[in-house]
Amino acid sequence: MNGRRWDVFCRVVDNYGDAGVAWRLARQLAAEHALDVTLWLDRVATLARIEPGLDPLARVQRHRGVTLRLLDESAGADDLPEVVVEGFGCGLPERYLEKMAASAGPPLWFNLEYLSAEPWVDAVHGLASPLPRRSLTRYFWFPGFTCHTGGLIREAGLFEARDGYLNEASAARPRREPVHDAGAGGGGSPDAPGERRDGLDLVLFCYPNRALPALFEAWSEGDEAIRCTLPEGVATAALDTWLHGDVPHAGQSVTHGRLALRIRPFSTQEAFDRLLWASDLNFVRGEDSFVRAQWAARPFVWQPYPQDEQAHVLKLEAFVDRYTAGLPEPALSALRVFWGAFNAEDGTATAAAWPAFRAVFGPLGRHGRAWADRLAELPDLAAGLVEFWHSRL
Ligand code: TRH
Repeated sequence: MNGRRWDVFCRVVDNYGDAGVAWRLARQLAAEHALDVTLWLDRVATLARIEPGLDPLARVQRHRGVTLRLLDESAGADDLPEVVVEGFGCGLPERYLEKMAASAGPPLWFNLEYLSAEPWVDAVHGLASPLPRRSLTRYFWFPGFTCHTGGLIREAGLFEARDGYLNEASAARPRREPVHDAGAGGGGSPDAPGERRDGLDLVLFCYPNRALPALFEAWSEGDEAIRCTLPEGVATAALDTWLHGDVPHAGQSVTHGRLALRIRPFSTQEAFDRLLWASDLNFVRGEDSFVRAQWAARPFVWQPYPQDEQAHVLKLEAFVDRYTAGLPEPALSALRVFWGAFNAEDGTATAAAWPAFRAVFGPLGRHGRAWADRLAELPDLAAGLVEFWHSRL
């Protein structure tokens, strides 16, 4: 066994969150804990969309300090690692499991779960689950928002990088990402460097949402300029409805009234982070962009990944309860109403809830900063995993 080798496993269910979380974690474990990390991933092409330096067809490659290997059923370990992180219960290949079961000292095995603010997470985080037919045990690692959970992914120096970037940006140019951050294929800011503008910069990274056409309409008819950046492929049905089929391509913009919509090609996670940092309001979704919006410490709106039996509604309510603790009125009601309307099935109340929500960006910004600072007092997720491993050596 290689003393510092960790294997992280991930299968893409859909979208980018599974690969995105695994990639951030793998990179952080390698960079900050000097570990020899292999990420086993079944769809490298998905990750290559947000990490353009990757070869989507290679079975094995090394990139940014991590070995990336294609995960398929033939995957097996020549040499077992010290620690296995199974992402989101994705299952380990049979050959790999057999080898682990046959080993006198099998790797420490974590199952990294999905993020939830629900209170039950505190009670189950870290529990051991012995496998029924094999003498193996895995430990459930639940990301979360309290000291009884596995924490959140947060790399060292993140807040310093954020604040340094914003200070530099406000001294030198409007709060927009630089053109070279926009990813392959252009789509950078149409603004001249140094120009200062009024109005709002928004990022819209959400799932299909019925609230959008009416919200676009309200923004276009409002009394302030709104520049809304959408990653390519997001909200296309809503754009199609609102623009009567004339949907802009990646790198293009379209302006209606006070609203300018800009379609942005996908970029690296770092460039995406900078986009969130520099925005006045971030609509985010799923798991990873949701966490990054909290680290951006700006007003934001979260759309959880839609799940069967409305499980996402419980997740949404649990997070809103935690996040809004201590938030004074009228910001509290404005946030609850707007988030609720945006996440409602028909979305009809969203546009009407916008003015009250817009009016509380000041207090929401201060609250977001305090929330991020408080969360950052907890150990980050990678450090927690490493510490648990050390405690068992
Ligand atoms: O893509 P998502 O909808 O992923 C979802 C969720 O993780 C959900 O919980 C899971 O069940 C489902 O996938 C299968 O949203 P999320 O989690 O925000 O992930 C997006 C990733 O893409 C995140 O790592 C940020 C990254 N990204 C970039 O790096 N560059 C970009 O330009 C954009 C738009 C995103």
